[in-house]
Amino acid sequence: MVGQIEIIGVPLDLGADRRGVDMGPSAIRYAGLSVKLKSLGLRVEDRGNVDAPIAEAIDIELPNAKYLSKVRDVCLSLSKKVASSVRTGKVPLVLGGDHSIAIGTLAGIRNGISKESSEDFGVIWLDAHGDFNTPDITPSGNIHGMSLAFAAGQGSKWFPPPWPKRSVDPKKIVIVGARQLDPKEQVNLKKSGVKVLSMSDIDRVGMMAVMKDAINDASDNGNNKIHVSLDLDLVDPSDAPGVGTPVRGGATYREAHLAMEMIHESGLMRSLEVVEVNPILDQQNATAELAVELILSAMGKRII
Ligand SMILES: [Mn+2]
Repeated sequence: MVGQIEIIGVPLDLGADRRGVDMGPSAIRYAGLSVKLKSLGLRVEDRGNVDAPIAEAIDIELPNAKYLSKVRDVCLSLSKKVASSVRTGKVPLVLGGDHSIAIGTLAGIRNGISKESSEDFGVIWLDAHGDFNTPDITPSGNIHGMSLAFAAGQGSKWFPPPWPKRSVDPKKIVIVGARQLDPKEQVNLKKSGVKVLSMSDIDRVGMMAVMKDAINDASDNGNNKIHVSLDLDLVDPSDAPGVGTPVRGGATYREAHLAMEMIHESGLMRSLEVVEVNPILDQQNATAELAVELILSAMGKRII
């Protein structure tokens, strides 16, 4: 049974090139998130949105880490909310926004876990992309393509103390569904120890075997819990057209559900983040509705 869920919205799109994902939290709420979670018998509290500035009102500071200080401010507010949620034994459900918010979510989980406990956590990162660039190697300068590298210990130059030096051990990170990695990002992933299970792996052995592997590795064979970060671009654009950065050749609708169902069955999910829903590119809110469906599967909804 999932504990009490706390919804936290983050209407941020400064980490991405294209506007629109700032409306993601509204679209996901409009698709009935709270009511549907409650219909599963879960306790849900919506804590509203973290404040986020808009691109039109501010300047790009660094070309290789656009809007860095503003992304950092938003992530700091988010990390405090997530940490308090974790400290009080709740399950944070973070709604993006672009994927740069993961820096705040993951720091919040790390800070929320008591320093005295031996508790740790791993991450399953469901995404078409690796988000494992840094300002030194990025082709775009967009921070949503760097968030996982920052959280895995490569961000201290740009997110200095009091930010955690490393929010998550790269050996406990598994990326699932990757199909578009930048050349230097590939090198960085390989030397970091992050496991990448690509669409090619899903083609070859199926989503079930891939997720079994992912859950085992991220949880250190069941020894720690898992944070799940779902970028809706995991799913093929035919089923998820309204995302920040669509890439063809993604997971099918059923594969995505299977992944979330297996995460629930593992009993190991400690928190969930759903990002990159872009209502401007969407078709009648279909992608936000899919996001809600996938959240419900992760929280225990079953067909029978
Ligand atoms: Mn992403």
